[in-house]
Amino acid sequence: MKHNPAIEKYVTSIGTTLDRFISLRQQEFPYAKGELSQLLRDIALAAKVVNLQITRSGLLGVEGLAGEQNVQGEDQQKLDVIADIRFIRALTRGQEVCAIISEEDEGMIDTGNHDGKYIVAMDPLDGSSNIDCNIPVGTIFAIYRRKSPVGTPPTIEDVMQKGSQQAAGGYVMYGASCMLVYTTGYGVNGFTYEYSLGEFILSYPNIRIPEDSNIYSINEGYTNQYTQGVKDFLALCHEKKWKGRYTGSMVADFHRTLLKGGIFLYPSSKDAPNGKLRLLYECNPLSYVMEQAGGMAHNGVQRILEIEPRDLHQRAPLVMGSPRMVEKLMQAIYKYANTTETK
Ligand code: AHM
Ligand code: MG
Repeated sequence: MKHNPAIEKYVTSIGTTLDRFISLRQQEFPYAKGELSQLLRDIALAAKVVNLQITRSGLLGVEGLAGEQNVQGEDQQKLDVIADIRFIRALTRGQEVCAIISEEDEGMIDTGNHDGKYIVAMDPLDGSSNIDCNIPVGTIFAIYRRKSPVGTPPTIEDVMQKGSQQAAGGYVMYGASCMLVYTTGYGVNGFTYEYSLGEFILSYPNIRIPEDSNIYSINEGYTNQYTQGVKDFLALCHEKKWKGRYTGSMVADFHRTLLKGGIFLYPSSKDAPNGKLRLLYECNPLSYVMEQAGGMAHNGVQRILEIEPRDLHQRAPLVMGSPRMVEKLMQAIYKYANTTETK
């Protein structure tokens, strides 16, 4: 797409509202009918509601466990359930989405909007075990165009698409400020929620990750479980006295990595050969944002965005960040390729 210079001025200006940004960008797509734009607005609306609940969580009594486990066998927090409901409701009412995949729900959700062209895969509240401690948490979302004909019920093939086929991907971070960061394949833009206006406002236009950095982000408590390549890379981090930063809330770690550069890893380990993070709604959208910002995202063997999904909730080892740092990790991993030490 060739950007229209008259529009470019506004879509790169700090202070442009998300709504205006979306409308201006849409004008540049001659055949766009506005459904994807409306879908992004629906996500922004649900994010505002969830943000309100999170900022008041200590007062509303919505902290802590819900008493149930999700499909992965993990304890659900009350806010996991609330965020799931809010996003599903906004996306269903919006009419553009025919199916939703959520970390909190076992199967594909048919929204009943069979005229909707889009699929959303989401983790409604990632890092939610951190809420009680007031550490940032986030919503991660991937948007795909359906493959089955419009007007028919969605199928499993609609949701089992490679990350490279995303129409849009992004996240909302509920932190010191609430931010929405997303890409539609033409760069990455970040919007800060302005409470008194009730609007997301462009605050980080065209985000580019630094090529190199000195920050690494990994759960070092599992070091003995990692492959020799990852252990060697960690030894390099220590030798170089690079800074270790890990919140246990991926959206927060990802956002810092995007802005300041660095490397974020959740690699395979002896106990979890496929890592922990889910391909469809955690790895894929963040990898899309990372690549669009000039970074790399890999599972150690191939680009995350090229992985062919087999299961709705499948996991993938993940390494992403500044290209020079990811390359150093790859060199450490490849040294042991084809040897039993990689196991
Ligand atoms: P969740 O989807 O159940 O919240 O799990 C994902 C989170 C990520 O935000 C974070 O990077 C990771 O789990 C932390 O896991 P660990 O405690 O094993 O380091
Ligand atoms: Mg998650």
